[in-house]
Amino acid sequence: MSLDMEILTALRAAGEGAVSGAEISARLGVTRAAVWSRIQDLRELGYEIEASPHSGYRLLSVPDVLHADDLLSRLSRPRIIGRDIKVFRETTSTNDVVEKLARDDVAEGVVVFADSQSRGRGRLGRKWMSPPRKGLWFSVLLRPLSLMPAQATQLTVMAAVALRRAISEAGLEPRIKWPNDILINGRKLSGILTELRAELDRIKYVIIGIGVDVNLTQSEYPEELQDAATSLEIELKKPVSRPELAVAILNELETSYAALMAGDFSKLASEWQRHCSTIGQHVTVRVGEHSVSGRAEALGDDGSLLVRSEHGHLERVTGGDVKLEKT
Ligand code: BT5
Repeated sequence: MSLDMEILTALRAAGEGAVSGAEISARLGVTRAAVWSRIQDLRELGYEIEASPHSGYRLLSVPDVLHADDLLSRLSRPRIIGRDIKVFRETTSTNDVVEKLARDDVAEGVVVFADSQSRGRGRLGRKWMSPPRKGLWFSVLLRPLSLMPAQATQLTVMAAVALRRAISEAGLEPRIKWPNDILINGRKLSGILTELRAELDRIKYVIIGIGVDVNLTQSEYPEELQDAATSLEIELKKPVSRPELAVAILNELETSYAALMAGDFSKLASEWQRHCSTIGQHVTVRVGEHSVSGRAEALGDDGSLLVRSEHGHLERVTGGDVKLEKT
């Protein structure tokens, strides 16, 4: 554990109360001057920490910054998702950073956040707009060795269930659009990009990239997204703390990933279906050059979408873009 993480853990454990410099320094085995100097650095980052000569240090407020040690100090352990956390001010794409870690044999569960991405991406080479400090742009490394490559879509379903739960804790009712969107009032709030490296019969690793629009205002969206996208700030009419939301999402991911690895995909799938705006609708799904039209009936056991075509065949669709048809 780093010093910042230990200090923040001690301050949080004291709750409304204070913790003395002597106690922290004794607990961490460093001098009181070293504790003081770390407290000064945390203050510079925006942490409001009261220092009283009598009672000690008290944490008054936390800024809207993503600080790896702070996020780590808020997560219970042992855990997989968020076992380790890295935060970049700017990167090309957090999926690329995690890909490098994966190739270096880093264990699963590491999470990489960036305040902004210069080349944030969606599926099929589409762009993902990731302006500085306006959202959560992050990726998680997973090594789900018990899943076959064809079941990788289950991970997108797992992530969508977790994201929906965390967002609804903020008091909203998000809907899931197959395969990877979280919508509020029909507008996209969040997207998931699942990338995997596999051999024919074995997944080597999976990178789940998640983008959530947190504090964007309407005018900060480009023309083409004005009607199609929304943020938590727009929906709740107040700014939302990114670190708090990040912790909520990582906790939900931990729970749903554990459920998936325990063989409980069917439970995740039924929760997914309850909150899905695609099931029961007439849809056209474009998969590359092809498209399949019909009624979206259910989620397949591999995470695919089961579409009943006009001819009555049940088609299993993996990947692709769904367009809801007016009936
Ligand atoms: C997605 O793709 O929805 C997956 C987005 C994943 C983004 C995360 S951020 C962290 C990690 N690192 C990355 O580089 N990516 C992941 P797709 O279904 O293809 O949707 C892309 C479309 O969403 C674009 O073509 C736009 O229409 C729209 N879009 C782009 N930026 C948006 C934003 N910030 N909010 C809402 N919609 C957006």
